[in-house]
Amino acid sequence: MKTIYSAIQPSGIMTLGNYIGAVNNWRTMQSDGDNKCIFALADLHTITVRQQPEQFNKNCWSFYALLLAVGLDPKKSIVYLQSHVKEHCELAWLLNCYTYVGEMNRMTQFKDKSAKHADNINMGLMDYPVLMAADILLYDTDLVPVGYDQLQHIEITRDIALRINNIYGDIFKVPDGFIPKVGAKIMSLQDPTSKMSKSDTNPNAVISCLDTPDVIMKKFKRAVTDSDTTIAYDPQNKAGISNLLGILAVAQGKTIEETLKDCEGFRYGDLKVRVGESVIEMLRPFQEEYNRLIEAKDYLTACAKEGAEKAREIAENTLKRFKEALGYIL
Ligand code: ATP
Ligand code: LTN
Repeated sequence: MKTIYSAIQPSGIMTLGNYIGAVNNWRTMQSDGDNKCIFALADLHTITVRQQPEQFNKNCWSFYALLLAVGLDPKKSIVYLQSHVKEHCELAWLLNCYTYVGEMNRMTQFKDKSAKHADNINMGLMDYPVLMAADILLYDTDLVPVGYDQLQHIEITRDIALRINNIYGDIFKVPDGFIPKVGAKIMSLQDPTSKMSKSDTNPNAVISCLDTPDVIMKKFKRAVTDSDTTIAYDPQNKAGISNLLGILAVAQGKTIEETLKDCEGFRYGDLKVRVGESVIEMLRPFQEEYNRLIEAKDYLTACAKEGAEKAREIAENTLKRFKEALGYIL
């Protein structure tokens, strides 16, 4: 049995990138009976960037409902909020003492976010990867499904775990990252050389999983492509078209090769409409379920509580193991 762990921040909107690159794969992994799956809302990570409390609270509810709407089943998987399990903060502190400032300084996301939020380069932003390492290591995780942008954080998690194991013996399971074959990096519709990101300020660049069909179609029709006319999968030279083909492949549940065959004879305009239609169809049941769940606050609360209890049980044990090895009186 493999333990799968991943998390998403309840910030901004859930994008098509998050859906394809992350949460939809989580659902697939959940359906493999050999996996023990644990998924979190990384709400402690979110305040590394200043949040407005009312909006943040709304986002937490919304993202929790989104996770269930995707098909994460609280009976099969543990689906919880990071802030409900205090062990995350405690382990993060302990791991901090085994992590070097130089390592954190080199993290790409830290550099990017520091540039973006130059007026608020707080310690949490710098410490973000250590809290993420705590998330992962608390659950004896084997695999961490994430998009490309998070691989560096998985690497540092492995480094920290190995460092501690070298000193104290076998304390932590050393996890591996898991990148989906297609869709690990969905690109912006307006600048296909950069990733589709929750925090993009241009709404046309990003599909929200909750966009209406009209809006989705409009955004795809406006997607930036190139001045050529051939439909080919070549992310280096034809970033825009390749991005659309990647999205279409996932939305139809096909390979890139099969998708290219389907699109024979298409002009760019035809491809955009086909992608739009497929994404609308892919998201329809999910949006319906979301609309139902977001009204069911009692149900969401009960699921989150149950999830936190199950998570805490595992987290407590791991933390105890480490504290014992460190010499703490328990
Ligand atoms: P931000 O705008 O703050 O960078 P984000 O859009 O990257 O946020 P996260 O909450 O950081 O969203 O990411 C959640 C998960 O979604 C991660 O596993 C991440 O790798 C994945 N992910 C995010 N954007 C994409 C994308 N464009 N393509 C594929 N996967 C993505
Ligand atoms: N930093 C991640 C979210 C995250 C995460 C985790 C992902 C927080 N803790 C543990 C995997 C495992 C992001 O996607 N931005």
